[in-house]
Formats: sequence, C-alpha cells, structure tokens
Amino acid sequence: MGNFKLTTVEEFEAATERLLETGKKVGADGWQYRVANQTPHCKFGEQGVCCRICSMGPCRITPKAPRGICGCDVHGIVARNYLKFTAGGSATHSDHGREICHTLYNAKPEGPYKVKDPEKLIRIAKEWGVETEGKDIYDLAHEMAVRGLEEYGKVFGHQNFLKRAPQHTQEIWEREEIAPRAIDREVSCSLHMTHMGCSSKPEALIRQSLRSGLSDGWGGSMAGTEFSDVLFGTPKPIETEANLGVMEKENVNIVVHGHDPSLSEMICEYADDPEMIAYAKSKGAKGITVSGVCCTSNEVAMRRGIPMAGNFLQQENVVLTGACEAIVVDVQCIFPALGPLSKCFHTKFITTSPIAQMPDSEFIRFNAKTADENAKAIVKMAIDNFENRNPDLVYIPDLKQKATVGYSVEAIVKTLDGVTNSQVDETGTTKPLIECITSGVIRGAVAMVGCNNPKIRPDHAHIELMKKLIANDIIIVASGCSAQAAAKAGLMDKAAKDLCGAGLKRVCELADIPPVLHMGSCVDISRMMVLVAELAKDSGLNISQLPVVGCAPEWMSEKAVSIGNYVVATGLDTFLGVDPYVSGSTEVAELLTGGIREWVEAAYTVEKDIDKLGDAMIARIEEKREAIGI
Ligand code: XCC
Ligand code: SF4
Repeated sequence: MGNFKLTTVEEFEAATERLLETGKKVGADGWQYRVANQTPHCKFGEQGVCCRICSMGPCRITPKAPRGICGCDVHGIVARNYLKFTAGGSATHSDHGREICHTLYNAKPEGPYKVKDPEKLIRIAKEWGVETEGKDIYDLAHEMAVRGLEEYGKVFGHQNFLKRAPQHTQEIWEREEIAPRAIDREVSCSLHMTHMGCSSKPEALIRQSLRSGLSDGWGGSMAGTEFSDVLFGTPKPIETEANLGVMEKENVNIVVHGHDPSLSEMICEYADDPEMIAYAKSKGAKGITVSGVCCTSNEVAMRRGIPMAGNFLQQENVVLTGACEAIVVDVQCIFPALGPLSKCFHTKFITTSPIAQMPDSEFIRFNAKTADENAKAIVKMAIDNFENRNPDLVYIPDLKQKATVGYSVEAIVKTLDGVTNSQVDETGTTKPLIECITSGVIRGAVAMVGCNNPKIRPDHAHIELMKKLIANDIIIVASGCSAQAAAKAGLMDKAAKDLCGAGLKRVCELADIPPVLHMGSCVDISRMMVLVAELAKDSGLNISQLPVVGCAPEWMSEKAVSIGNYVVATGLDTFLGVDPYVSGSTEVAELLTGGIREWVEAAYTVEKDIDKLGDAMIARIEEKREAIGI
C-alpha cells in the first residue's frame, strides 16, 4: 500500500500539452484554443439578461434600458432563461430514459437485448401495481416498457416513482405544487410558460424549474437507470482502470462516447467476440480495446469493467493519441469538434443516433432491431482502420489508475452491511450506513456530480474537493464526469483510504471500499435520490435533515441544471462552482440561494472559490449534525 500515489492534475496537464503538440503537427484545433477565441464571453449572456424569445427583440437589459420592448423586467428574463435551460436538460435526460424503455420493449430471449435482471423487473412491476404472477418475464418486460413510456404522456396523476420518496417529501411536493405530472408535459409546460407574454414572475418560473427538474430525476432519469439495470444488469463492485493510459498501443482502440448504453453494450459484446479478435489479429493488432468517455463510459464501466479513457474535456485527447481507430458516439456531450479533429488523423468518427448527427462523421444508424449487425459493422470498421494508423503520431500518455466501481444502491446496501455484520434481508436496509453516520465515524456524505468546464481548471475542483472531504471523514458518492475525474486521479482505488480521516478509513477497511463510490452516469443521480430516500426512511429523519449535500463544482450542461433543481427539490442543499446565468437578477439569485428553502427545505450555494466551497459544505454538514443532535 505504501507506494500508492494519486495522479495529479499537473500530470494530466503535462500529458495534454504533449498531445496538443501532436495536434499542432497535423493542424488540429483544440478546445483550449477555442476558449481563448471566445474570451471574454458576452456579459449579457453570462448574466442571463438577454431575451430573444420573440422577434421584437433581442432585448438586453442595461441600467439605461431596464425593460424589454414588451415591458418584461430583468427578473422575468433571467428566470425565463433559467426555466428554458432546465427544460432542455430535463428533456434530454428523459428522452434518454424513453430510448431505454424502447430498448426494453425490444428485449427478446434470443437477444440481442435480454432481460439480465429479472428480479429487479419484478420488483419495479410490483411497485407499480402490475400483476407479475405466472407471467413470462419477456411479456412482463414489454408490459413494463409500455407502462414506462406512458409515464411520459400520462393524462392524469403524477410520476409513479414519486412514491419511493419519504411521505414528508411527497407532502412537500404536493403542497408546493411541484409534484411532476407527465414527463413530456413538464417540458411542454415550461416552454409554454416561457413563451412571449406568459410568465414573467420569478416565483412561478422557478417553481416550474423545480417541477421540471423533478420530472427528470424522479421520472425520466429514474426510468433510464432502472430499466437499464433490468436490461444490462444492476451494477456490482467491479475492478477497472481509468485515464488515457488504458488505450493500448498494440491493439485496435475503439472509444465509446455519449450516454445511452444500448449501443455501447453491443459494441462491447462484439469487441469480445473471438471471431472479431481473430480478425483484429489478422490485421496486425494484438487485440481489441474498448474504452470510454463521458457517461456511456460510466455505464459500461459499472457493468462490465470497461476502462474509462477520460471525461468530458478529455474527449479530444483520445483522438490526439493517434491510436484511436474509431470513436463511436450516441447522444449528448459530444464535441462537434470531433469531426474535423478526426480528419487530421486516421480515426473514424462514427455517429449513430438521429438525435446527434454531426458533419464530418460517418453515420451508422443504430436501431434496437438491428443492433447486433450495427455493432458488428462498427467493430469491423475499426479493425479495418488499424492499418491506416500513422505510427509517428502515436503517443498514449502513460497515465492510469486502478478503480473499483459499480456502486448501485443495491451494491452499497449489501457492501456496507458487512460493516456491522447485521443480517441482510431480501432488500437490505441502509441502517449500517446510518450507524456509521450517527456514531460520527463518518460525518456525512457528499454527492459529487457533473461535468468539466473550461471556466474551472479541469478536474482540479473535483479532485481537490474530494480530497478535502474524505480527509474530513465525509464519504463521497460520485457520478458522471466527476466520478471519472476521481477515477483518473486514483480516488477510486481502495488504497485511497490512506487519504481519509481515521473514521472513514476504518469504514473503507471494514467494508473493503474506496472512499469515493462510483454510482454511475448522470441519469444515475436518480440512484442517489433513492439512496437518500432510503436513508431518510430508515432513520426516521427528513431528507433535508440528513448530513448529506450535493455538489457540481465544474458543471456546464443544461442537464446539470435540471439535476440541480431536482436535487434541491428533494431536500438536499446543492453547491455549485459555476453560476447558472442568473447573476443579472437579484430576485432570481436570492430565490435560488435562499427563498426556495421555504418551499423545499434546501437551496443552492454558488461559490467560485473551491476552497471556500469545500469549507461551506463541511460547515453545512456539521450544522445538520448539530441540528439533529448527533
Ligand atoms: Fe456530460 Fe454525462 Fe456533464 Fe459529463 S457530467 S459532461 S453532462 S457526460 Ni453528466
Ligand atoms: Fe424583448 Fe419581451 Fe420579446 Fe423578450 S419577449 S425579446 S423582452 S419584447
């Protein structure tokens, strides 16, 4: 254990510098240069005070022009922009969930899509009041897929999954009129409210932002997570590796990127196929390596131990290694830059979804019915491309760390049960974790989530905050690009326990876990919602009383704002390192950082100084402990 060492951000940066040198040789662009071209950013946009929702505008608010042409003031404009931003994120996550429901509908005993976790399917069916007795598992899968799809357009009532929340939380949602109805309705309703001449009252717009967020976290994202588990298996702890060094020089490298596991699961299947491996060998490679970027990577890492090449701001780096035969993408967070960049190398940039089509890519339309043919064609294309590599351009940074990933709620409950050796019942409980928290061995938990953003030194905030928190005996659950930052640095290596305070270190040793638990992709933040719901029910506390907070220090996407809204609306204080374009309105900023606490018992804190952000989280956790007398 003695020689365990984190990979530092300086080491990531040196590797990137070296890769950018290769890029210069071939005339490649990079986000680092584009950021410079875009700086300084538009001040009106940054403050959220520009409105272009009707063609009388665009109107931008200044001291000299305090109202738009229609008379809307700055608070209305900022709040409307915030709601639109949320709706974009909610639609995106939820549509991903919908695709998974369609994949489930296409599941067949003979594949390519099968039901890998029938127990989980039955559990959800029972939860939704669907008869399971004597039903063929595939009939049940199809029925549940339709039920899942109906959640998107249900005529009456609220999201089925809301019942998973503690009674108190459900009452808050009812009382505040933010219990989400049909998922699509909340997105449509948001766009209706932000149309010219509808809402301009910040309270109304922010309330809808919370409801639209909740339709994502407790609706679309939860469907995405749960039905992905049914199809591809519920994650269990598994060993893998992270950082660019997982790409192998001698092998055909296929990188999967995006979010929807339907495609990447199939690619992994075929890359493992002896026939394909033999074919790769016949072309001079030693084998095939699949690695991932962004949340698609998290999905296949959690279920198959597929290594993680990197996170959001590392996506260009995988091509710059000169050793990437194909980067295969599905939806979301894909830089259009990959098109022109891949043209500077031999790399095939393969788009697969009608939702994410890009110039300079090869489009292989992926479809649940033809998934195996599609995946096979893609793997073959990558193998055929191996011989086109230019060896002079190949440089794979020698950076990688071990990581143990796969901490679904089910896995956490099971693993932590070992700590107190209490009996595991069929579903298990979170009581052992509660015991660790109430006794003070663990002070609390932080959900570290979200993206990279060039406005913040990439990965630095994620890693520094995690180091600080675990040193203070605060356990981390992580997802998305935050989880990948942790894995790349080595914080998901069990040996990282040495960086923890004495209490957390002991828990890590007893339960044999790393101090940062990988809970999956960004839709899997729904797992975190289920976890806090269970913690609240098992402890008899309200969610807002738990010493648990959320943090997205480097966030950038609309999805992240949707997430923030549902995390806050679920009762967890949320800490951001980047401002969500609301600084132009004191009213909106005050609502989000204070006023909404009266509605949902939680609010946002925005703090760009990472050290202060960490201190603020620790202080909040200690305050919460004190308030419940532990
Ligand atoms: Fe995208 Fe999910 Fe953000 Fe990463 S963390 S940059 S949204 S991949 Ni979701
Ligand atoms: Fe301007 Fe009002 Fe139109 Fe917005 S809605 S562009 S503020 S006139």
